Amino acid sequence: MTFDKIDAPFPYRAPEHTTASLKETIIYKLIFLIGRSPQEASQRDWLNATLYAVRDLVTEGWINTARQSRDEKTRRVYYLSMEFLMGRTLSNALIAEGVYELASEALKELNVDLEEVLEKEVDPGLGNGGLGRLAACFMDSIATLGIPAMGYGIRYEYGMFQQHIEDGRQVEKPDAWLEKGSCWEFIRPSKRFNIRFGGHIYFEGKKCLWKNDEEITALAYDQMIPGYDNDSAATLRLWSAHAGDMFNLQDFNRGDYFSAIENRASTENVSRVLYPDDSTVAGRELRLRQEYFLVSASLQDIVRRHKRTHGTVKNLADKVAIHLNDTHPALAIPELMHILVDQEGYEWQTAWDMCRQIFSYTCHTLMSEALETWPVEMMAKILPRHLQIIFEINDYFLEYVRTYVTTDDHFIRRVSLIEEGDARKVRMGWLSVVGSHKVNGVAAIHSDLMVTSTFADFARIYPERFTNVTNGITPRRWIAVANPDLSALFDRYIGTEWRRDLSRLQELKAHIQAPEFKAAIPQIKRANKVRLADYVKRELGIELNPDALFDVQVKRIHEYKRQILNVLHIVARYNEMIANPEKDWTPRVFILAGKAASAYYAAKQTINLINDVAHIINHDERLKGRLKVVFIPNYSVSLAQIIIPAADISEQISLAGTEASGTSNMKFALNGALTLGTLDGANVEILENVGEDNIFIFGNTVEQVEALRREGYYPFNYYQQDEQLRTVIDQISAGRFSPKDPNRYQDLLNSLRSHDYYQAFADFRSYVEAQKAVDEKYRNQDAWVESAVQNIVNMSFFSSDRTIAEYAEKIWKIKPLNLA
Ligand code: 26W
Repeated sequence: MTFDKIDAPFPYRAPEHTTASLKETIIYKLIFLIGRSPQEASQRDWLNATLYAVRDLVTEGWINTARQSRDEKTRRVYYLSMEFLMGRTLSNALIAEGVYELASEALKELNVDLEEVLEKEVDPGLGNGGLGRLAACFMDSIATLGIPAMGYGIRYEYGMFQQHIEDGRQVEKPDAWLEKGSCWEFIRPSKRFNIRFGGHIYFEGKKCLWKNDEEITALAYDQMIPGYDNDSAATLRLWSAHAGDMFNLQDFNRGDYFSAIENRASTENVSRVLYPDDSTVAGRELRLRQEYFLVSASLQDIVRRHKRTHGTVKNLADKVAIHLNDTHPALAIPELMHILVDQEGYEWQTAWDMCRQIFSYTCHTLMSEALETWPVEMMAKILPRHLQIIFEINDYFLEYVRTYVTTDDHFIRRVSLIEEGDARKVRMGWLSVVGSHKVNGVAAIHSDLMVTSTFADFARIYPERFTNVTNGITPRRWIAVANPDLSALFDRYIGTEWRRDLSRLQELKAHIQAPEFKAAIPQIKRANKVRLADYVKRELGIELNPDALFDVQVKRIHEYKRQILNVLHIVARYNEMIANPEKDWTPRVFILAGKAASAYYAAKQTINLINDVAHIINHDERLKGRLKVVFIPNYSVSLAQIIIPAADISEQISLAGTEASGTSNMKFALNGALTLGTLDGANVEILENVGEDNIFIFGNTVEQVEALRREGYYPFNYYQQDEQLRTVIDQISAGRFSPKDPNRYQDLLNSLRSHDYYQAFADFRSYVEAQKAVDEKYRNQDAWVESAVQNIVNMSFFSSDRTIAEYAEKIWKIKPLNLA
């Protein structure tokens, strides 16, 4: 009997566990997979044993989902991203499989504490920030909705660096996350593809041939992403670079075994380390190689799978959608042309039509320094055939523009895929727009700005191509995992379905006046604040008062996000408190966290300043503990899970027009924090959903920011005219917070006083006023809780399930599987 003949969905059903059986399974895994006895097991061993036991519960549904989508020959989407910030797996999987309590009891019988075990899991930092975390929320929604899809990324050996703070300064340490072992993934030794680099191209008749001079192997590692309570799971496939058998034969034949192997090490660099830059482009060769590595491995895999299922590539565009998470995987466009034209023998036009039906692209930023370009010379060296294809795409495209849009030379030069100049460059954003059928921004205001600024010329050429899909977050991780007490409250009032359908939160509206419900909200918040305060006490030795207002800004440190504005206000408040010590001040704790790109001087200065200010304030006894400032090192997904549920105020204070969307703003509001923000990114839509009484909006609008830029912005005037601001700047300048190194912040201050590109001074006054309104409201706890509740119950729109459903319908044209 062959396995094909078995028609049961799957012959080996995972057990329905009881506490006893789960306990037994964990012990079995411990002994036979980890090789430890229960007597000797460490917390990490218990973690791994539990992970293996829970992994079994997901595997069956995972295999069935893959088989169903193969058998039904459904159209699929492939999500290509250089970053996936998944967070820890165990807690999420326990909740998805509905066995959290069971596992907790089973371990308790073994004298093991589940909460402690969960903390042992490494949090793989395979992303920088928003873009990577969004990809992770999307995978979770894809799995939960049963969308036939797969994610593709890189299995970096070193993820985002670990941030240490020494003497107030950021110090980076490597993140060797794999050294602790990772037992959630499945290595796929048979899924390997050759990735070619370098060499030259030549023509045989019309056929272009690429003779590469370098080759490495991409090896697949699969991760299951469990859907919530649906016996289904999606796949995230991460590629790892291996030298494979490709060592230098000449060296080997000469008997120089060592050199032959030595070469392997440098080849494997391709998947060694994540680029720790967020919103700036380093333009380095290794990054270009990484991007091509992801793209080439994924496309070979996609085409091979498609051929196996359908026996032809003819219907590729009917059955395959490929999504580009920003421009980082944009080489997929010329790579697919290369496959279709050079390998499958298609005519250029046919191949190009297929490409444009297949690809779609999300733009995550408007910052010009984040728009990728690659020097033509570099691309010629590493990917000669792809460069040639891009030139050809450009010829066809510019011909189209000349024929149907305009012959204006300035316009043509602006939209050309090749930026002219001393060193010519390939514009990856332009390539992505030209090669896709849909291009979307990530929040309404961002998508509007996209078509009036960055892509204005393209919106004229292809007006129907541009659209908006506002970001979202998964309620599983950001409520069910991160805020168990709030989850339990929801369950009590509206049942458990909100986890898969966040619109159910509307049903809470019937209960929000119930005294018991009203009382529970601040109790839960306080418990979460205690949890965070314990963490801070343990890790940093700083005592926090859980009855103080927790004011939180956690995100990458970047000038446009204006952590500096936050600091300026903290110092202003400090001064006021010292001047009026007897006033009835609302106690405040300012919490900040985030990493600075290692080469980003201004961002690192900001971290230093936050810590210097924190040091002085936290040691000033005159404040009587009513003001505290903490910078929590090494911000990560798992830290976010502790910090966000404990916030009263969510700082979203970017200069209007610079933050594409933001996603932490959504997580905070859903956890009952009130947003203090500018009219930027998704803050605008949060305002629409929660109403203006339940949010603190301040600062200039996009139009006002632009007007200031146009008419001349003179930060020095604000400095002169605003006494409070001037005092703060002068104090920092005089070394009030860095007495041992009084000139430490001169560069930062000079830049603020003379340029202040992100207009922190212009918004200072209205920010300080808004902060006063925050104090005022917090004094009226009833009103505050009312607003917190309004935030929670009005967040349905921001579920990533809604976001993914929109992508599936509007962009990918994909229907969910009919899960059994
Ligand atoms: C190549 C260097 C580089 C690396 C990362 C350039 C740009 C990026 C990303 C686009 C930066 C990023 O993470 N953008 C964030 O994406 C989130 C998800 O859409 C948004 O919520 C944030 O507003 C946006 O900053």
